[in-house]
Amino acid sequence: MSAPLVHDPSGFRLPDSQRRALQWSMFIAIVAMFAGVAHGFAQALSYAGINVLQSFPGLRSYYQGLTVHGVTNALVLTFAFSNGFLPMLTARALSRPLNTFLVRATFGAMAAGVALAGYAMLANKASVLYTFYAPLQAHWTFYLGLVLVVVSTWLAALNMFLTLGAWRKEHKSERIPLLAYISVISYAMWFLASLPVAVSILGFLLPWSLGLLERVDPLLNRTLFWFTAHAIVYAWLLPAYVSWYALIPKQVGGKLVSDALTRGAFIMFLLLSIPTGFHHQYTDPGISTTMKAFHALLTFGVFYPSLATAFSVTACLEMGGRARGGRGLLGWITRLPWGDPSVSAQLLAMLTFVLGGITGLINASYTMNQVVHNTAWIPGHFHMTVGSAVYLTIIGVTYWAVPYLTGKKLWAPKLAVAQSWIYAIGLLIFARGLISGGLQGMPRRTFIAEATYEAAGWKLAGALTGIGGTIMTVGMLIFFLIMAMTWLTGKQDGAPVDIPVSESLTTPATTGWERKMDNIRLWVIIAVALILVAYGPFFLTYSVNLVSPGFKLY
Ligand code: HAS
Ligand code: CU
Repeated sequence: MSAPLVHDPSGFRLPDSQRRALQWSMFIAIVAMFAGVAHGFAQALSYAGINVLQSFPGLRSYYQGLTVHGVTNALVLTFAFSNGFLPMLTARALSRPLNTFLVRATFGAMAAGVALAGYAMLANKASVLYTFYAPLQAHWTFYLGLVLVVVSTWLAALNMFLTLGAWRKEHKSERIPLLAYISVISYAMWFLASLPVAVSILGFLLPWSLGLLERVDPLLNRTLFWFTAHAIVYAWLLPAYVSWYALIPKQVGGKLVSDALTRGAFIMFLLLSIPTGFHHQYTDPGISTTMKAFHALLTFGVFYPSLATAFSVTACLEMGGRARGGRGLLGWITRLPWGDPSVSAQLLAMLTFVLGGITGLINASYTMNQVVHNTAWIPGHFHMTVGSAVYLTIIGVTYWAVPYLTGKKLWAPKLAVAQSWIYAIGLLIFARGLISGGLQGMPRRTFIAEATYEAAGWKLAGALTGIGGTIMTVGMLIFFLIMAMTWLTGKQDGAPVDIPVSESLTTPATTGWERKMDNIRLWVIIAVALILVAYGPFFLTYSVNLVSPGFKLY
């Protein structure tokens, strides 16, 4: 790590009880990551024709492993991390403590949720994949566990809203500090987005799994799922963007480029992340083509704030690189602090995310989607988004946040730099395999190692997937080693004592239209209106068909 970071200038220090609870939240995230990585390795090898499932004690099917992989990585790791990260940043930005009861309750709900869903998955009572599409039916503990995971995010959001509300009472005429603003907007968006899946689970799937409801409507639940689950990908991404916008500039010696642009990008995510879910359902019957086209259009809309982010973040990196002596058109890139593991992991996150963004645009294109839908291309896409931008940013943040929360120095920082490179290189090989296999019709969610059919071209694609996945696994094992050693043997000195909060080139305007950006309630109302336009026609004209009993196939 670079030199220890300075104290919060206001003298604020997060209370120890809250630090401890946030530390446990990070701990759950890393344990989830471990379970996810182990099963990811088996999935990758399956594409290469190698079956290692029997080496996992207690694992009964490919789909059991794939469910564990998806749920732990996508639903537990991401939210366990954000539940700690975003409130911690809000507290720091506002220089005031959080509500200790809510910090603990957030952790408690997450831990109970993970225990319940974990039991269901490990007992092979919930091999329904992370999308849990009906009519595949899981044990009630799986659904209840997921509800508790969502409740934990609501508690974290409530904690941030209350902390911000209390701050605003005392600072009526001031602009909300940027870091608090973007952290709160991220979870405000997620709170809105999470309501449809809550309706799906509490209204249908949970009573159905308990036998209180005999049949469910698969299309209705699928639609409620994607209503939430397109936006969920931005709930995973936005904490990474918070780090790229507001923390990384400080870490590379640059400044955040524009306060207003940053707030504007987050407002666009609040407005456009949710009314786009039909782009996962282009091939579903029962949804009008007009509405699918409308969601396609808005998907191109939500692409825009990510483009703006790409330019803005690159500009701040360039500023940092030049301040460190970088010359010429690209000389600043090599001058960035690549030797700081927190920075290198996040720079690699950004670089790999460029490919994730491009593949996303292809998915979103209505007709091209027909070529890639349900093929290995899709996991190719999402490993270059959630598996890179989000994963590597979580890793990068962890490299300063675990020392910050525990007071212990990061173990083997040079190895940590190598770790992120190994993972990123593995990821690119792995995703290249999936993407090319997908273009040749290789299906996703299929146990290729035991498939009785194959097509020319799948061999190379599968081999690359297996090789890349193995390299990623090695990278992650090094990460777990570094974390375990930091926690267990880390020395109590040299750890950063403050969060790396960046300065902005432009200070927030105190007069004029920009002040309206801080009216979060107004933006939430506009977001709800857009959601009604995008989803209203479907729900108003849809007649519910409770037709399907539950199936337990694996
Ligand atoms: Fe996606 C499917 C469209 C982004 C995750 N996506 C998925 C699935 C997942 C997922 C998990 O329209 C599969 C779901 C399933 O199981 O079925 N996605 C998009 C689009 C974007 C996008 C248009 N996806 C994400 C993100 C995810 C994610 C982010 C997780 C975090 N996706 C789709 C569609 C489908 C889909 C369809 C359905 C496909 C189907 O048929 O099933 C965009 O929003 C992406 C915008 C991104 C960019 C890149 C910006 C780059 C930045 C980095 C800049 C830094 C630099 C570094 C340049 C525009 C910000 C400089 C550094 C130096 C060192 C110089
Ligand atoms: Cu999506």
